[in-house]
Amino acid sequence: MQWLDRFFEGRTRSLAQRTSRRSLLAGLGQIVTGAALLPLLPIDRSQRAEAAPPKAETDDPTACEYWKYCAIDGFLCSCCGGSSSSCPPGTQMSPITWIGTCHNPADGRDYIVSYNDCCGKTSCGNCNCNRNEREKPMYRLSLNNDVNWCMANTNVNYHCSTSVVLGVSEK
Ligand code: ABN
Repeated sequence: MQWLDRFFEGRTRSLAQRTSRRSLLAGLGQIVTGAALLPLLPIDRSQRAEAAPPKAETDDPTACEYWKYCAIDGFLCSCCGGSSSSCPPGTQMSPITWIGTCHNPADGRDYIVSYNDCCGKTSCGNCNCNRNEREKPMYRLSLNNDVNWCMANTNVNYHCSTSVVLGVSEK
């Protein structure tokens, strides 16, 4: 095995002659920093999201899968003392909102839905529901559901979200 020792000794010595301690440390530092930053790189998980099977629609307005909630983001008012389209007592409906379109599997039609928030009390905390069909990024504010629509109310505290049908979407 002496030849192996001699081989590695030779390689190590020649490397040491060609490399300064400072550049070796700099190289090691780059490797360590690169390895530490790897988990911070963005990862495309869209494939996984698309692969997840959609949960079955339901007639239950306290369930996130209810058809009218296809683009709601917040606590369902139907779990907070209100209904799917009305605010709980002691809260006020936001006059501004965002509008989406949901498909009703019961009659096969598309409906225009307004997602008004209910305001004036602290967050309800029940039945959090975040669905994003046809929602657009934040730079198109009126088509984004990740917004506190209580911002124009006297009391801007967000409590829960409703889903009010405005009409049928005609093709
Ligand atoms: N539209 C519901 C909501 C309220 C506050 C913050 C994000 C989303």
